[in-house]
Amino acid sequence: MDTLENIPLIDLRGTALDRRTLRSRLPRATAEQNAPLEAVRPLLDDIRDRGRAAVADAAARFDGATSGRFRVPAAALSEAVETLDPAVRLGLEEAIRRVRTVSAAEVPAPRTTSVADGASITTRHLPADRVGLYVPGGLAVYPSSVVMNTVPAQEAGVRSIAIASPPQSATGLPHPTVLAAAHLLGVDEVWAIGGAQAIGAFAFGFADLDGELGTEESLEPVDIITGPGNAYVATAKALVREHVGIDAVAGPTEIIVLADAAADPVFIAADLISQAEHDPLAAAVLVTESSSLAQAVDSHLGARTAAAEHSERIRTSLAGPQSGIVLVDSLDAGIAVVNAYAGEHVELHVADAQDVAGRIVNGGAVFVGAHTPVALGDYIAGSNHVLPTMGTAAFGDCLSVHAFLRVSQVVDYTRDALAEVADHITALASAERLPAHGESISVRFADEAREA
Ligand code: HSO
Ligand code: ZN
Repeated sequence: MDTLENIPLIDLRGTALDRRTLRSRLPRATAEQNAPLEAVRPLLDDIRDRGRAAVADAAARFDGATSGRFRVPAAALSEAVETLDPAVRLGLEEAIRRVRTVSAAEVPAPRTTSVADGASITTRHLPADRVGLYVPGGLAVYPSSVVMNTVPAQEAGVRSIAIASPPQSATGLPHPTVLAAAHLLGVDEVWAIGGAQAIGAFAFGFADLDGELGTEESLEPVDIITGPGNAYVATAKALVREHVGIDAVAGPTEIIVLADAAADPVFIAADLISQAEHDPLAAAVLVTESSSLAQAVDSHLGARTAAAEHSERIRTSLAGPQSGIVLVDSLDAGIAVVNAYAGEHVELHVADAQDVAGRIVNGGAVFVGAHTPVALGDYIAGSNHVLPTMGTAAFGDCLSVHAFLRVSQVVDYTRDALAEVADHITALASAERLPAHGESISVRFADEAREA
């Protein structure tokens, strides 16, 4: 077998799998996504300098929005819930419940550690005060992303949450399902702003139409911005990170499946296609020792793609250099490949999938066994679907309450506890040629020295 019909074949059998080989041979997007810096930087500068007027200009230019109003009225939010398909509402409510249960359990309790008599350190996790969540428009509609971004922020204890999403041309408002999700979550501050201008608005804020701050139509700057978006949004997030915290800069969706000969090729083809459906640049990868499984998956990919609603997008994604079926010699080699790839989503269709999951150390989210597909996690598993992409799972986090929490320590020593380490501090301070540091300690014991 030299090639497959619907997806590139990468034969790593008989190849030594050192890091460099893996990095060069694994399927990855070739061309770096061109960051539209030249367009985004002046736009952000303009929003910082001119506020609302600059956002309005960009909205007119990029979204054809000319009303000059951006705040979604409260009535539009409640109306969106009233007109929401009841089945979608039930799905959203169940998703919210499960993600909330997991998020609530993730919040660490403050921990006080005694290091000596009268000397304690308390480590606390403090929520950000105000956050902005971006929900993209584009090829699909993402009420599920409203849930995935909002719930962890709420459970972290964030006081103030704003959502921005692009206006639709017919209504001038974000998609009604996005509005309904926001309302079900209890978020009432929603902005009909899309793209890089939404990120700029979150970072710098703007006054209302009368130049007033602190009113309904004014936007307060946020401390943290999260949420995925297109190349403009991603570039804007990267540029504002001097001013605000951001979650990872997300790339197109990825799925990597590790499967053995006993795996079901229909499930695997369906799961690869489920993520290819997002984007022509999405990556779908299968790693297996079984060339018969590889062939079976390839033929199911062909048949299912032809019948799919978004067949063009899927075909492009599967045929791209970022996708492929990787043949390896053994399960161990397959695990090495999966870890080297560090994919956003890892599915395990192997015997003892639970044990193998323990050996997957790089993966945004790991889905164990034939009945835990990525689409489960995309919507309702309780895990988060905002995950590190493009190999950043080797160092990046999935979105969770931790994205909205800062670690801060409270230091508390009594006089005796300070006295016990005073000489150490003086010695270290003089070694660093910072004698005033040492004197700030000794001054506290000057009376004692005088008395003695
Ligand atoms: N798979 C996407 C999330 C998503 N899927 C939203 C459907 N809706 C990135 O993890
Ligand atoms: Zn998805």
